[in-house]
Amino acid sequence: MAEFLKLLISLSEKAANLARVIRSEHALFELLVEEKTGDAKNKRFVQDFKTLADVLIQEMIKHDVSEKFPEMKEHIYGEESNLFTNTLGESIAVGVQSTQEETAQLLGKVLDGNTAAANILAKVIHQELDEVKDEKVDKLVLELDMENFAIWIDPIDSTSEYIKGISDNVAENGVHSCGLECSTVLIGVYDRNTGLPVIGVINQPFAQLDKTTAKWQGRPIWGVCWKDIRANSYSDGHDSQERKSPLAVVLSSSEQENIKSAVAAGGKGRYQYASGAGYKALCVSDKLVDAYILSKGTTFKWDCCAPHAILTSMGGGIVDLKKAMQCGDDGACLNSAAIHYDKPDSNDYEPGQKWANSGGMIAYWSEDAAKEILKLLQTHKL
Ligand code: 2IP
Ligand code: CA
Repeated sequence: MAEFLKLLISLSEKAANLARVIRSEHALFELLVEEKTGDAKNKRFVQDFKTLADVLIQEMIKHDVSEKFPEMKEHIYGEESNLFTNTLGESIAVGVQSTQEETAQLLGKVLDGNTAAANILAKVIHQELDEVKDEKVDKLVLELDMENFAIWIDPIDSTSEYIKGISDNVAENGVHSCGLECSTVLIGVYDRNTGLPVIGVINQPFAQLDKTTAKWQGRPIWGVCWKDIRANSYSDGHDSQERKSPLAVVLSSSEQENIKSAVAAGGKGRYQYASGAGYKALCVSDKLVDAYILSKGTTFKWDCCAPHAILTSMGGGIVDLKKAMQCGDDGACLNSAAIHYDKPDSNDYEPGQKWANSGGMIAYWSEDAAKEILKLLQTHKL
């Protein structure tokens, strides 16, 4: 069943390519740039173009996975609904059609007759999947219970950085605080019986700008934590890499002051900011930092499922911060605080918050870092 993992990696590459094409093809880029949020929305159709790009990636993954694994068809979820309303008031369900021409035709209706844009998008969506060349994947023997699995997709995380489109080429400790580097494609598979992650694929479409060709190079990262299998795309040395001191943490720029002061108190730790929930979790699995702490419920299941699987594959994880704080300062019940993906955190949620990680989170690659953070936060009575 390594072919399921290969399929997800190939799909992440196709999604990353679509994200790059939308920025590089003028016929599309002009729609994207016009598509700010709020009143600046393009009058040609009601929802913004970025959402269309997200939905296309979501529908492409849904289509390609369902074709090969029909048992997954009803269990592929994403951030966006695929219903669009164009200015003629027609409500159109966006999806991959059986031929490129039919997909282009459908997109033409959503894009209000902009056939140039529709044709470019349809061409990318119907491209053959690239063969994954990764001997670590080839060596994997995965007996997966596909009929019990479901998928969370965040087609392009860090919407704001994606639309802004700058490159933050001055990384601090390897971490980009902003820029296209913070955009990620997130595909997370979880077991519907346990609610826990099984496979995670993150693709960083704008990982590296090749200065000579001025073209962006992407980067796929994957992880598997299924039964007794723990594997990921990192080099063997990476998994055995030890922690450095002091404690290093990445935060959202909107994080609360008391979290920052607790981390930095007494010089015991340092923190830096970065955009993108998916990207911050990726900085943790890259071991650029020890952890990503978030005190607010501003991320969703689709932001965390993929990095959670990758972190679990290296002995780490993602826990609900509020629950973990009840674990006492030895973090004894860390595992029971793990974020789950099969049901909402509670049944009374605000509109649009059904799948929020309402209790905040700590993403970590080593348990002792997570326990050190809990101790810090508890001594500061947070
Ligand atoms: C966002 C995105 C933002 C993040 C927010 C996520 O997802 O990852 O960057 O805020 O929590 O929900 P922050 O950058 O402060 O961490 P999306 O871009 O898909 O809406
Ligand atoms: Ca997101």
